[in-house]
Amino acid sequence: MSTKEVAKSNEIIQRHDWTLDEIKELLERPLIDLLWKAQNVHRKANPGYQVQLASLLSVKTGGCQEDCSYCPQSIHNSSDVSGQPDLEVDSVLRQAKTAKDSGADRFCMGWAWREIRDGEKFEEMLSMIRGVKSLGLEACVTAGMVTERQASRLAEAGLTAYNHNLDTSPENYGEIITTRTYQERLDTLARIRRAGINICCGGIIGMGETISDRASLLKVLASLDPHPESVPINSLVAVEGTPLEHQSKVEPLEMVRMVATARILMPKSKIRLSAGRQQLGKEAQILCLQAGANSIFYGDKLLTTGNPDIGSDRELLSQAGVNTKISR
Ligand code: SAM
Ligand code: DTB
Ligand code: SF4
Repeated sequence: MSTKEVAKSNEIIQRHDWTLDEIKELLERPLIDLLWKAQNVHRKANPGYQVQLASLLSVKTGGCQEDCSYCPQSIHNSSDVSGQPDLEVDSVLRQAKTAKDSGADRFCMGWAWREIRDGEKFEEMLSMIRGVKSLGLEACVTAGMVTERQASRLAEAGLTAYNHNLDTSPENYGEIITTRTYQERLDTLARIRRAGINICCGGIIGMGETISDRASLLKVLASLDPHPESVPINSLVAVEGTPLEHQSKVEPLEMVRMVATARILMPKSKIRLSAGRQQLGKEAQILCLQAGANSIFYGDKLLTTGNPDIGSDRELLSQAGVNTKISR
């Protein structure tokens, strides 16, 4: 091959025009072929198999007005976990420091809000972002919808990324949430993007959706230009007291397929293996890391539900042979 040809073969093409049929074909491809394609993209776009460790903390837990049918924090669900006091700035920063000392690169903070409201709580959020950044960590917030002005204040505070998921396909969305629209979510994402903050946006599988729904969600994500810098792929944690409590478990290889396809569609994004890892098993998680996942939530709690403990994750990452801040 000439130097020009080698350069071309290493070029990473980022497309925003994937069709539904192309995405479905990938999701349904014989697993061995899907994995081969995903690994090629992954290795080229992310040489060194660097995996980002993101720790998660719920600052405001439960009592949320939205009716997301998967969520234990909604007042519409009998699982509502409200009653815990909101965390204060000092306590959040202490926990961020502990996460950093355990090897985390990124600290994500969650508020069970429909939207951010101006006032004392928002000012506290800004102080938390500044504090997390001054520890040398990336800061991510998830707190519902934002206005243009709030997005620029978050940017001024140094926020690295804002997490706002689309959760499912536009077609299936009405089955899952009725209190806000898909378009409202896209509008929030556009405001975040305009403020210069990275977008963290993904979804959940295992909520009764079809393969076409999964393809359609991935199509919306991949059509965002630029692609979201991070894409969390969650599998439903079926929490008692939510309308989805009896959903059957996601077959682990379905998660592998979703991760692999997301990697192919969005070569440079951080594909984050998110909720549901406790049900996945070690081998399926390693397949996900091989197929394209290059971030995990790290620490024994997500927002309200469990996550593998740090010790077992360290073992998993070392067995997989990927690189993290811990191994550097
Ligand atoms: N209230 C904010 C919002 O909805 O944007 C932020 C917090 S919300 C809990 C963040 C995301 O967590 C949701 O969009 C959803 O994708 C995910 N999530 C919540 N409960 C889940 C569950 N039981 N299983 C899997 N993912 C879940
Ligand atoms: C995301 O996509 N998954 C994380 C994070 N973004 C905020 C949250 C998962 C929550 C799982 C259910 C719980 O622990 O409450
Ligand atoms: Fe509220 Fe977010 Fe839970 Fe929906 S997912 S009920 S918006 S906390």
